[in-house]
Amino acid sequence: MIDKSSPMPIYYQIEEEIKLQITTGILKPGDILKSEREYAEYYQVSRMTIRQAINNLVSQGLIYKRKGSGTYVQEKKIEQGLNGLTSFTEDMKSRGLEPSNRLIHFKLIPATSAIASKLKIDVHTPVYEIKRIRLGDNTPIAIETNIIPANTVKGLTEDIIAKSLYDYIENTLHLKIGKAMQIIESSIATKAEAELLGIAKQSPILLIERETHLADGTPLEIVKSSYRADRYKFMISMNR
Ligand code: 16G
Repeated sequence: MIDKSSPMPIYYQIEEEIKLQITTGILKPGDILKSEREYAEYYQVSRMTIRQAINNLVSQGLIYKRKGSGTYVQEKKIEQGLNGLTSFTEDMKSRGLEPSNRLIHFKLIPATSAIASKLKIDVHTPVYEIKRIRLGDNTPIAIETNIIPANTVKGLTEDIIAKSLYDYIENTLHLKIGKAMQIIESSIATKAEAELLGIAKQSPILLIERETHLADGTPLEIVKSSYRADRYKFMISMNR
């Protein structure tokens, strides 16, 4: 309960109490919170005080507002280790989520000079451009665009990329995926990205670029992804 004589601001005490209800599971992901008015009555404080507590919890990513509907407890973020080179399908399965894909496009195009120099192929050599929305338990998590040399990953089809690209590369083509370089930066979802990911426009996203090579050093893919920052976080362990 809150203590009005405490030097701790009242909004902060309320914020901490709601946070505790979330972390201890009294409030569960997807639960709707009381309205501002209900909280104000319950705590006997002004709606402004409640609004401040709620807005702080929204900016911490613990709860979110849905226009005209209410405020809900956010799903837990997926924590992704950065120590191993894994596929999206593996990332979802290892967390008990069912992976799926929504294909936006699948094209065979001639490599531009920028793509050709990254993939160490001649300009105009055919490359696949694959754009997919990647989902976990039917929730959109990321938008991903892969550029893949068609002469290295032969025989790709829409059916294959509806499942797992890495599974096809390793278990059908028997190619050995070696290593990747990955860059992560923060950004804001464009209107188009927000629509595809089912989030409010200008929500925070994580932009990821990955360049992957086969074990023999052959460039395999250039990938650009936009991950929902409200559902994903990255973790790395470090030694000194
Ligand atoms: C991940 C990789 C991407 C790879 C894909 C294969 C990142 C940022 N990217 O999304 O480079 O092409 O997995 O996934 O992690 P799949 O085997 O499930 O198709």
